[in-house]
Amino acid sequence: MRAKFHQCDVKNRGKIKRVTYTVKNSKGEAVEKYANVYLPYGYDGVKKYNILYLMHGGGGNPDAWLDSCMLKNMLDHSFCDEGVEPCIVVMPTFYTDTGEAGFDPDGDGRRTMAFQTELKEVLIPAVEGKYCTYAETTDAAGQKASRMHRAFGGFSMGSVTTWNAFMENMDAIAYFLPLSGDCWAVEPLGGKSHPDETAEILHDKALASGYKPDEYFIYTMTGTKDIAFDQLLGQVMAMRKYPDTFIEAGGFAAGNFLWHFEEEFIHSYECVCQYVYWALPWLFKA
Ligand code: FER
Repeated sequence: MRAKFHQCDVKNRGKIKRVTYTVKNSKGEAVEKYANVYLPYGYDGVKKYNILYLMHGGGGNPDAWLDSCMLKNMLDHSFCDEGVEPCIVVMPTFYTDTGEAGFDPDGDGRRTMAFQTELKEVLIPAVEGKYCTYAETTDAAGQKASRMHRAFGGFSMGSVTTWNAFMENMDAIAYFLPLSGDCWAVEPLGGKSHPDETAEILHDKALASGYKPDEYFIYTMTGTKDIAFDQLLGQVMAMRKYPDTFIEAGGFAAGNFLWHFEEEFIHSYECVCQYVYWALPWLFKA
């Protein structure tokens, strides 16, 4: 594993752009939303890039990753100074109605699931229709053909969103980074209250997807002082009972399931920024 990231000056900087798109709110009214898009240094609109979607935690918005930790500096440093293959990084939100933001477990559980439709039908087409990724087309067929070049990760409720993406959007995504949050397929915090049922659902979803274990990858992380630690620990231990779908072999070359629990790390963007730093070299490599 790479050493810890510390903020530092960088030679070259990527740019943050904003993509807007329209969705329906809960009343059926059209509302405009935005996502922040990090374009790596050297992006020229010709070369194709891998793409990582990163979701904020409960109560957050598309700016949360950028103003709560050194994510941009970390990306610039990784791509420009450390030779990690650059990718586009998209920071959207699962909130749609104004006034929704504010942590609300049951509501956010539903919103992170409803977001799965928005992701494939609206967000991916809006972002990848504009910026140069491996998607030749942004429809379902184009997303499927380019899924090995697409990752989804998130912090806390963004991690819940990521497990939902694993269950609902495997056809568009091959790499998953659920950070400091468990899968709520059974109920909120179900990784702790129902670890075996949660793992069984993920196992069944993986099998039902039709993809082989060398076609989907999970790297999940949290800290031993994180409020989500018990939930994720319970879930990961239960997932280990399914080595047919979740193969631990020390990396993505031979396996598809990596987890890391960092001593003393807490439930914060600074900690999950560190996890993204550790995950970047593993993405898009299989
Ligand atoms: C967890 C998963 C998600 C958890 C908390 C969350 C307490 C979300 C919290 C937030 O977004 O505020 O396992 O453990």
